[in-house]
Amino acid sequence: MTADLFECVADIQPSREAMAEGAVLLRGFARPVEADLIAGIDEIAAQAPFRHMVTPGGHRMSVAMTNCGNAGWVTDRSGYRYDSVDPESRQAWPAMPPSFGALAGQAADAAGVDGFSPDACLVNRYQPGARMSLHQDKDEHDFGAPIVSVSLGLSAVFLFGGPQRSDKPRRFRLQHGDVVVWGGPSRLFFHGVAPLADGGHALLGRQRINLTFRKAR
Ligand code: MD3
Ligand code: FE
Repeated sequence: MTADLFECVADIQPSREAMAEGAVLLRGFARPVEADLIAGIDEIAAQAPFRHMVTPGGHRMSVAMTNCGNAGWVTDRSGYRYDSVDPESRQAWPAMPPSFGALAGQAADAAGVDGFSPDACLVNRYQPGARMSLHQDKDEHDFGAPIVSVSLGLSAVFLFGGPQRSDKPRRFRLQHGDVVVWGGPSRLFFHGVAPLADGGHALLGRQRINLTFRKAR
């Protein structure tokens, strides 16, 4: 009886886990809006298709990317940057769907960050085998603003290092609906994603989609 009551109370507590100083994991936070997010991703990809960009060093990324919002992250032989237009179409990136901005703001609030208003959303698509090597996100102007990430579809092993490239990464499994708010010192920590294992997800099939909301400018 008492145990049941405690279980009920635990069920209505939003799950909030600290992964590092300033990094807050909200497990399943996006699940109530998963259908809106997937519909939004389909609309974005219809206007600005997923593509494999090339790094300044000439490597084709295994992750396919697109963007929405006022600024989009791009890479080519000339470097990494935020651009207000899609270099493939020379059109503005699709607008950020209202449900995307609302979710990012609510997640930041839940993590104790006030007034987060992203102007950029990078959409990453991982198919089996795709990976992201260890890197820092340093192309934004204000490192005081957090990055909010949303994982959808197949789960992935996220590699979370520290402020130095040589810091040994810890491994976290990020699952469908998980949201992480990366602020404070963790904002500049090295991170990456291990090669995606094959599988099938009920809503997204053989892929993982990750949204990262950023204040680029
Ligand atoms: C920690 N994306 O797009 S999301 C990226 O799963 C990126 O697609 C990964 O790294 C992905 O740049 C990881 C989690 C994430 C995003 C940004 C961070 C973790 C972060 C910025 C600073 C520290
Ligand atoms: Fe990153």
